[in-house]
Amino acid sequence: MEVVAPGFPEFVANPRRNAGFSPGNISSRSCRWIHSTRFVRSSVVSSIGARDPEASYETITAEVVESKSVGLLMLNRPQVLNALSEVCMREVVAALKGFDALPEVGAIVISGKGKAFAAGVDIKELKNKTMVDLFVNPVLDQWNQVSRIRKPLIAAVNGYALGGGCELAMMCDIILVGEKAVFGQPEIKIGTIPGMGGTQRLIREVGKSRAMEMILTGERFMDAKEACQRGLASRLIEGTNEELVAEAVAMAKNISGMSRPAVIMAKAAVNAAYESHLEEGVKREQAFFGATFGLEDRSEGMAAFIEKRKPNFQNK
Ligand code: CO8
Repeated sequence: MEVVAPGFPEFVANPRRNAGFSPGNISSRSCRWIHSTRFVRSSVVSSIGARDPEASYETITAEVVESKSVGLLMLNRPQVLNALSEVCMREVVAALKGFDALPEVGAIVISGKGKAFAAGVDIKELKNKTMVDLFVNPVLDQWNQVSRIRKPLIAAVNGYALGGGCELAMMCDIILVGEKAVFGQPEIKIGTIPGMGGTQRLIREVGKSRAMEMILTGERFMDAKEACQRGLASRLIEGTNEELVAEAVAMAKNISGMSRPAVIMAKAAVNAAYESHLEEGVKREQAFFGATFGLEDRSEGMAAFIEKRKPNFQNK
């Protein structure tokens, strides 16, 4: 049976190697670094390495909350509507990889401080780039690394999610919206096109006609209600930004209580539908489904259901 799909989690493929994951006898901070280092060495080849997610950053804040079960990343350039600069990109990717490497963290929330999620890539930085710059510097592929994070990503979007901001939200697995959420791809109005997966993902989310309308006019933005109706977002949370983020964190905490390897396999199987044709996606799903039968958590989950008790998942 072929189970090792691209991105297949190392600790599922080789659970013994991870048997020593026990933060019990060392401080959580040093534990984080051990796992971050192991993660970078063993399974990720990239130019941005995992960083201690709680290190201090210039353009984001990152912390582990809910008894360390949830990674919370806030874009933090409210004065420019969280425009996504290159420093911001490096920090986002490094913090997400850090969360991905932390064994305690089961899911991650991304949101924005102030009145926007993100109003796009920083146009003041983009303005002076040349075609050669974009080919030589793998900046576009760096953003794409967000979509390679293995743990679930929940975007809590309120205010503008435009251009790269809309694309960043769509790289996440679940989008929750506040009442002021606005999605759009206005790049055409500044003489360019979406470059972080927008042309590919938006059509899958909202259909060809609406995606074309948004991308070709750069206008006709989508509000929170329409985003939910069309399936771009899964739920509208009424109230303040803090309430929206709290709901996203609660959802992340809930997911974090599930069997970690089963969650990662479920995410990879759903994403196979995005990345491949139906037949190939179904094959990948079957492989992951079969792989869950190698998990102790699968036996425990089914036994707990039959015995009418809460499952005690060990992430094995
Ligand atoms: N880049 C840089 N600065 C921005 C951006 C941005 N994308 N968006 C807003 N700002 C800044 C403004 O310049 C302004 O700064 P300042 O006070 O210094 O003048 C501040 O944020 C507040 O913005 P506004 O005064 O414009 O606020 P309004 O409420 O009047 O308008 C809008 C809000 C409608 C969101 C407006 O700011 C706007 O149209 N922003 C640009 C939206 C846009 O075009 N986004 C797409 C950018 S291109 C992109 O994302 C490409 C992605 C793929 C390429 C990947 C390459 C790595």
